Amino acid sequence: MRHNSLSLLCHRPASSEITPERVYLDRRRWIAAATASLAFRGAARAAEAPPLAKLAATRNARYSVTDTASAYEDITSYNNFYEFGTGKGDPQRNAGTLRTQPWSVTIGGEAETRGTYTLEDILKPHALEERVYRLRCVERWSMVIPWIGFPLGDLLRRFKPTSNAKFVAFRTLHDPKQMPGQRAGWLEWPYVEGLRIDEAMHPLAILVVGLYGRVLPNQNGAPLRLMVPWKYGFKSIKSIVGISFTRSMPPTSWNIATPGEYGFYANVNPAVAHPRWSQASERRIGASLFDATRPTEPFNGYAEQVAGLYRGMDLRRFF
Ligand SMILES: Nc1nc2c(c(=O)[nH]1)N[C@H]1C(S)=C(S)[C@@H](COP(=O)(O)O)O[C@H]1N2
Ligand SMILES: [Mo]
Repeated sequence: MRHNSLSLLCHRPASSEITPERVYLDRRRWIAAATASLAFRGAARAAEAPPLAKLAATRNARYSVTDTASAYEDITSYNNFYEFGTGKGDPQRNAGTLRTQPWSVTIGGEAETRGTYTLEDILKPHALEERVYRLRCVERWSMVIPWIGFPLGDLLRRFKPTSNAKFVAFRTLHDPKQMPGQRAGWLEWPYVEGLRIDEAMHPLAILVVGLYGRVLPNQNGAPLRLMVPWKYGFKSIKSIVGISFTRSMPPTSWNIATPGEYGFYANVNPAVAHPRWSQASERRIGASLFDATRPTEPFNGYAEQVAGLYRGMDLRRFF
């Protein structure tokens, strides 16, 4: 299905949800989307910020939630990407210095095939899908995002991981010239993340190259980022240049920074509080005052699909 940034916003609310607030909200979202597409056209005229290219992708309904998608404006202006600053508006303001072409990704470690590949070679065999996923940040906000990407496992299998490959490690670009936040010591650079191999092979784990029918904006992790919807947002590492199969659990940026607050697993869990705040509820960005605050669901609502990965594990200990 080919679509533009507007078509996705024409969602159908359940009839029980059709209230004056909801109608108002839909109009507000439509206006936001129209403004965003005007901004694309405006940007086309101002040559310094060319409009993001359209990306065709077929919606995968089996792996999409029916929650109302967040507005394009919110998804692209309220971000965490410390390489461009710690404020929510900093990535949109500052990520223009990131050069996403040419881009290459090095794949290494415990696999039969290894090497450095252009992004084009990485993407070539994969059909792009659109999947609407919830994203829950550890900071108690959430969004619903129509990503474009493909299953991470499909990529990993191409490199024939050996039986020693128990984990997968990911690494973000490290270049303080392009990423001014890397001149500050907020985190150890480069940003690194990891998954257990069975988590990485789960069909819900995807690599993302676009959103809302367009290529990925820099502030959302262009040109290639991970999206693991049942885990807190920080696991979904952006602007990936390295993927490595490892025997032991790889280090992860937030665990290095604050081990008492952020574990390796980071599964969304309303029953396990962050040491400084409850994780029992969240604020849906852009929702009306009446339904902005909602209970957080175990595994961010994906328990049916992923709880089996953790059978027998004490999720309070392995947080
Ligand atoms: N390299 C890198 N990846 C990152 C981050 C970061 O600071 N640097 N922030 C993480 C956090 S905390 C969240 S919530 C998500 C936000 O993704 P979004 O801005 O596309 O919504 O990206 C994650 N990936
Ligand atoms: Mo986050």
